[in-house]
Order: sequence, then structure tokens, then C-alpha cells
Amino acid sequence: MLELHQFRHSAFCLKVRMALQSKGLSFREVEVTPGIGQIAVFRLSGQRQVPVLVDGDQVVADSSAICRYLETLEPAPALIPDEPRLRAQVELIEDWADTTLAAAARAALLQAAVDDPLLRDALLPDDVPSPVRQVMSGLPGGWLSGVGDLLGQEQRASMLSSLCSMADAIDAAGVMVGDVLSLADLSVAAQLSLLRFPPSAGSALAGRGVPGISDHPRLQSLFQWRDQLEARLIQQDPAATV
Ligand SMILES: N[C@@H](CCC(=O)N[C@@H](CS)C(=O)NCC(=O)O)C(=O)O
Repeated sequence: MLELHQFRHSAFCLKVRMALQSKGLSFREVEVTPGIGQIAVFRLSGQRQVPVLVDGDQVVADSSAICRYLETLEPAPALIPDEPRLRAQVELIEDWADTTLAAAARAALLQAAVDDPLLRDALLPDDVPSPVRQVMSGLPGGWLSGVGDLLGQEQRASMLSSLCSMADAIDAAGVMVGDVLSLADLSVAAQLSLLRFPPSAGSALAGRGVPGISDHPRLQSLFQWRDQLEARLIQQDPAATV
């Protein structure tokens, strides 16, 4: 069985879970403890970041590389179109979501977590013992540490403007590129989870997020689209129907 080594609340891990679900592939989730657990990730994959996919003796790190591996493992339904123009659009949106949007969303969430200890506590992995939890939730960062600067005004305005364009695109077509679901949709939907947590994040986090973004009127249809997409994929998940 495929194994996904992950942090539950990582957007890159969510992107891979959505890709696995959309292809109907069964997988086992292996929750990595930030810090100490990453030693095992390093031993396994030669680098310390999650997600890492293990398929027998194949070990693949990096959400984009994993999604391409899955595309070969289970070609249908295709998440990367064959047609060159659509393919280029999907790859550009995936790259934008994984870099520019990811950096801005993480910085925005870090800012929100610094301002809100309850949010910080809810972000810690479930197996963190409560005394450690109290200390960790008193510190800024946690698993978000190392993200760099908090969100600047310009970066926030630029993210907001891109997200409004995305919301308009989704309102018009239901998907980002062409007329079927692609890796562009999964990459954007996954990063949106840092701005407003999806139902799969659990009751402590679902619906919570970055003030001013998660409740922004122009973005409500985008977050609804993301929640519906996730609900559809979870229904298709073979593990979820057991
Ligand atoms: N480009 C990588 C980024 C993965 C990434 O940033 N992973 C974060 C979790 S969201 C991580 O493992 N952070 C821990 C660290 O950097 O030590 C991908 O697409 O998978």
C-alpha cells in the first residue's frame, strides 16, 4: 500500500492527499512529528521536508514530483492535460500556488497564529503532550517556524488581488483550466487551507483562519468551491468509505 509521510495541516501534503483521492488510490497516512520525526524523513528520503510518498522501494519527495509519479502510476483521471497549452497553464498555476501563494499564505497564517494562541494550539499535532503543548503554543511558530518574515502590506494586497481573480475564474467555469479538474485546482485549493481551514482539518480548526482573508466577502465563493471539492474527493476516497 502507498504510504504518505506528512504533517496533517501542511498544504503540500493536502495537495498530495487530494491527488491520491482524485485517482481513487488507497494510501496510509504516516504522521510526522515536526523536528524529531524529520530525522526519519531524512533517513528515508535524503531530505527533511514532507510530503514523502513511499511505494514499495520507491521513495518520492516533493508534492509536484509525487503528483507526477501518481500520474504515471494511475493515469486516469489525468490531472495534467496532454494538450500543450492547457498543460502549460496547469503547470504555471501549480508553480504559482506552490511558491508565491504558499509563501504569502504561510506568512499570513503565521501572523494570525502569533496574534491568536488558540489557533496556535489547534495547529499542534494531536500527539503533542499537554505540558509541551502549553509551552509550544506560547511560542510563535511551532511547525510553522522557519517561514521567514510575517506578511507585508504589499504581499497581502497582491495575494488578495490574485485570490479575487481566482474567485472570478472559478465562478465562471468551476475549474481553473479547461473544463476538467486538474493539478491547478488541487494546488490552489490546498494552499487555501492555510487561509481558511477546510472541514478535514478537524473541528478545532475547520472554518477558522486568517482574519480579513477567511471572512473576505469576495473570497467566500472560492472557499466554498474548495470545501465542495474536498467533500467530493473524500467521498471518492476508498479509505473513507470503510
Ligand atoms: N516544495 C515542497 C515543499 C514542502 C514543504 O515546504 N514542506 C514543509 C511542510 S508544509 C516542511 O516539511 N517543513 C519542514 C521543514 O522545512 O523542516 C513540496 O512541494 O512538497
